[in-house]
Amino acid sequence: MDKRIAESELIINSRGAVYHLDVRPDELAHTIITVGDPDRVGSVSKHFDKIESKFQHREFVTHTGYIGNKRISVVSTGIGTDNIDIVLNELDALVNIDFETRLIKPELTSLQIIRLGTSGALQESIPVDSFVVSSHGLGLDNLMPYYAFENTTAEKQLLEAFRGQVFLQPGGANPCLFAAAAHLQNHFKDGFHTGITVTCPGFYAPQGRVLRGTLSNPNLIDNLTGFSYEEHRITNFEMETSAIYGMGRVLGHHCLSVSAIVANRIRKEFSKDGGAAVAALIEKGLGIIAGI
Ligand code: R1P
Ligand code: URA
Repeated sequence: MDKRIAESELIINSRGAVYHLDVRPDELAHTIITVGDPDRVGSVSKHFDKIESKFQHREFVTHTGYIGNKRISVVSTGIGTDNIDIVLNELDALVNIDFETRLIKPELTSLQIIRLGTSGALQESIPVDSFVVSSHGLGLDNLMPYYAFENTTAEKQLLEAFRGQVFLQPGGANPCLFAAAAHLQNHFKDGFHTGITVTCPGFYAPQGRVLRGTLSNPNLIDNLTGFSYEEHRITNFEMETSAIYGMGRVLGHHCLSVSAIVANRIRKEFSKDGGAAVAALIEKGLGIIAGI
């Protein structure tokens, strides 16, 4: 059987770079920070001691550089799990597929991928401007059912409890759940809340927000806030984490998602300076990541 990956499946541009990211294999570090907002890439790389390269194609901005001896790439994903499908597959291809032969390399590389994002809290006790590390990503979008993956027994039990407690309208989401990379999570303890992060396929109705559209499931937020299983609680909502954790599982990468809380949906508050909260998360996060 021909194991060569065809030109239509892995698209490499005239620069020898992968299609959407426009990054070549030698231009990517093995520790990667993902951010949603393309403008946030510079807010991270301005802390680098040296910047090696900068690329931009569509919403995907990539800066690679160093903090001390630690080589780090920061990549913007834009919003949503559909973009995570693109970014995680292309990051993986950059390290695990030989761009000359188009064959999967015999020795695979596991990347460390850490999301520094923003999020809305689902517990009254998690204030705006605080930080949450996602013990699990629980997807209410529909990316991961397209992939074959394995869940651990603990993940299956937690997902089962979720299905039992949280009503999802028929024909809606087919929830999936993945744990964070434990060895990365261990570095993010002091000064972080920890809990399950729910990943939604939208910002408004999929996160229970009403402007002019009417919700099909008005109890979603109450249901999520009230969920509990053993020591696990749902802490927050956002739009990428479950796909990062899920694609990390499928492709063999170590992933962690950390968020600055810019909204508290229970208290109905929004940060007075979300930019400052994100800047503080970047500084704290980089201090930890540089030492991992
Ligand atoms: C929505 O405003 C966006 O903010 C959050 C959500 O996940 C979504 O991408 O993360 P980022 O600030 O990292 O983009
Ligand atoms: N990002 C989200 O997806 N939701 C929020 O409430 C805040 C940031």
